[in-house]
Amino acid sequence: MTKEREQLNKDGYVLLRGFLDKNTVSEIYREAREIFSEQIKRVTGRTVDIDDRDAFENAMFEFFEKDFDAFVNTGKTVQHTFSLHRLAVSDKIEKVLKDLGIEKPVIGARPAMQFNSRFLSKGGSKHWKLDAHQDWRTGQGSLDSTVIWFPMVDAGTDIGALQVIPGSHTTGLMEASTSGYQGGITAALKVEDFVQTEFQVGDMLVFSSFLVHQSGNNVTNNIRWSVQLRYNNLAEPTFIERGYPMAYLYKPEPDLVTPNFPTVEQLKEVYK
Ligand SMILES: O=C(O)CCC(=O)C(=O)O
Repeated sequence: MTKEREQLNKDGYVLLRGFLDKNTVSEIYREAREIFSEQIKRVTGRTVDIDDRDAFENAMFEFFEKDFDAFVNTGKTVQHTFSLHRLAVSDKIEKVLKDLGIEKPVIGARPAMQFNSRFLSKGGSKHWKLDAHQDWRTGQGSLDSTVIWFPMVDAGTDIGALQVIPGSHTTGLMEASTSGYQGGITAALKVEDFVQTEFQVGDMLVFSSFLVHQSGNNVTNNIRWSVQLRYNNLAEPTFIERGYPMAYLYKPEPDLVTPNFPTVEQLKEVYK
C-alpha cells in the first residue's frame, strides 16, 4: 500500500502537493471567469479584464447584487465546462483514485465549483460557506466514496481553505440538520479538532466522504475559487448490494424559464 493510501485510511484525507498540472487548473479557472464575464457585460454593461483579480471580482459582486438569478445560473453553468469535466474523468484522476483504493471509480455527482466570499451572500446569510458536514449524507454512495477538493488560487487560512477533522471518517454517519448543503452536523464538535488545510495552486486534497469538514472563514476581499469532484466505487460490496443508489436528483424545471420563448422566427434564424 502506498503511504498516501495509508494516510487516507488513517486520517481520512491526504493532501497531494503539486499533483495537478498548473495549466490544467488555470484553464478551468479561466473558462469559469470567461463565462462569468459574458454575463457581467450583459448585466453591468462593462467589459472586465478577467486577469485583473480585484477588478474582476468586484464586478462579480456587482453582478451578484444586480441579477441574483442570473448569477446563480451562471454559477451552475461554469460547473458544466469541458475543462472541468475533462479533468474529472482524466487518466490522471482515475489513476490516483485507483492507487488510493477506489478500485472501479464512477462519478458520484457532477463536478462542482465554489466561489466563497461573504460578498456573495444574501442579507448577511452564511450561504457562502458550508458548516461542518460529511459529504456521504448528500451522495449516499459507496462506503469508500471519495471527494477531491482543490482551490484554483493559492489558499490558506485567510481565504478560508477547507478545515477537516482528522480521523473523523471512521466515527460513523453523524446526525445532521439536512442532507443538502446548507445546515450541518448537529452534534457538538470541538473547534480545536479542526485542522486548517493550506494550498498552493496544484495541490489537491483527497478525502473520504465520511470525513467531517467545513469551509474556512474567508476574511479577505477576494473570492476563494475551488473545485469539488466526487466519486463512488462500483466494486464496493454494499454499494452493489444497495443497487447503486443515486441520491443526487437532476431534474428539469416544470415551467418555461422564459415565457413565450422562442418565436418561430428566432428558430428560423438559427437554422437558416
Ligand atoms: O469549499 C468549501 O468551502 C466547502 C466544500 C465542501 O465542503 C463540499 O463540497 O463538500
